[in-house]
Amino acid sequence: MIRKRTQVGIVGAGPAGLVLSHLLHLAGIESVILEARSRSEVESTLRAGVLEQGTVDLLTRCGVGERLQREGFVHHGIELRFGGQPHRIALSDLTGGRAITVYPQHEVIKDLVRARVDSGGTLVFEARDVSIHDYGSTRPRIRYVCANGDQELRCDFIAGCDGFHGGCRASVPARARTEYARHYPFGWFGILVRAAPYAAELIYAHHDRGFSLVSTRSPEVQRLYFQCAPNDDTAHWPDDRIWRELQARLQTTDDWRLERGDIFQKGIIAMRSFVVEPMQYGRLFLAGDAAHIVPPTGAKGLNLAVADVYILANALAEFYASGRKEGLERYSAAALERVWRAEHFSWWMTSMLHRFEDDPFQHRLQLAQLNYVTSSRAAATALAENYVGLPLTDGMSSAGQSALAPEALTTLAHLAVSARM
Ligand code: FAS
Ligand code: PHB
Repeated sequence: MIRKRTQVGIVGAGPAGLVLSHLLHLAGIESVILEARSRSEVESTLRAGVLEQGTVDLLTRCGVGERLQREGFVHHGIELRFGGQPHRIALSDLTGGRAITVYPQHEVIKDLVRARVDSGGTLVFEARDVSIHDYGSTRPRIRYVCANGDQELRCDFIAGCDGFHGGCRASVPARARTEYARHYPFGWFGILVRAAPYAAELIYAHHDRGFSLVSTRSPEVQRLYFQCAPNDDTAHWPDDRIWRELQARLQTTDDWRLERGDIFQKGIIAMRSFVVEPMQYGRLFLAGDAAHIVPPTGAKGLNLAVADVYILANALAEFYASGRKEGLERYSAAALERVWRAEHFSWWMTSMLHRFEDDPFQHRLQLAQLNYVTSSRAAATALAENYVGLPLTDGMSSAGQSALAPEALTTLAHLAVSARM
């Protein structure tokens, strides 16, 4: 059935759009997701690998964490490797037990799509030529084309969750938005390998030849990255060259060996920092990559998308339950607090760990920072609390400061109950 009317029209079925739709469902609020790609494409897009503690807690508390809890890998530390030496950052010891979970983004997407379909959600895949209209009024509309021809969806609000290359951000008049961007003189070359795990925890390696990262996907598949030229090409990297380069960058004084495996996926990821302000315009609300991008060194992108929509869902639930608009009016300011904290942390991790050509001063600063963060508890704690993720805030308190744990989901449930009264 083609829906003509809903409460919240959501553009994009990535983490931002799907988590928002699920949270709204919990609050008794209807939404429709319009997604340009097919379900199988969305569910097979290789992206992030690391979930913050707050993301795991939220997904678990809102009923989509069962497989994540069963198949995810909880990590209580990471290794910083430099000067041929390993240095462990004891994430959980330094943050009162908080940790990260390694669970691929495309698995999160599968869990969320399943949850939305099972609860009767409306997800329109392969929606083409999506355009948004009248979002400066109280009667916004979304137009799109699907197999049944031209469609129009009338809604109360539009959530632009269509990623960095989507059209929602560009729909905000240029005079009404400010864009902040930083480009980096390198990219990441990512590979998927059929091999056993190379280490118990993630390895972030600083080396004169460039950055590398050892991550994992499962007991049989490993995820590795190494810094490459921004315009590099996978054709320049036959398997043998990849293994020799990774071994050189990960070499330790006690001769740590990287066992070769079957590389079955190669890809190059661009590196940028980006924020648009404000993240809202009239009844259009931007969330996730549609509003901001971070270099993946801090493992923040997906987690920021979830944090945005947790604030937005609470604000929408408050509006529908009580008619109050303060949460909606404060959405952008509340979300941007965490966005800029994550932007800084991701820039800081990237600046500390990557090779910057012909910049010996930067190299010395990096070694000073690495030595400090691996010898000072205070410095290590600062890294750890940013890496595992600061507690989620629902943006509801007046100052927007209260860091409420996902127990604030009761806020959504409470508001939903009052809305039904
Ligand atoms: P997404 O881009 O995930 O989703 C947007 C959705 O909108 C897509 O499904 C798209 O098809 C759809 N869409 C776009 N335009 C549309 C239109 N006009 N109409 C309808 N639908 C439209 N983050 C990490 O934390 N760790 C990582 O290791 C990491 N690795 C990454 C690797 C790569 C190659 C990339 C590109 C990103 C990576 N990220 C990583 C960041 C990534 O995970 C994003 O932060 C995350 O997907 C953000 O989710 P969304 O905001 O939902 O955007
Ligand atoms: C990943 O496993 O894809 C991954 C892990 C940590 C990062 C970035 C990517 O910082």
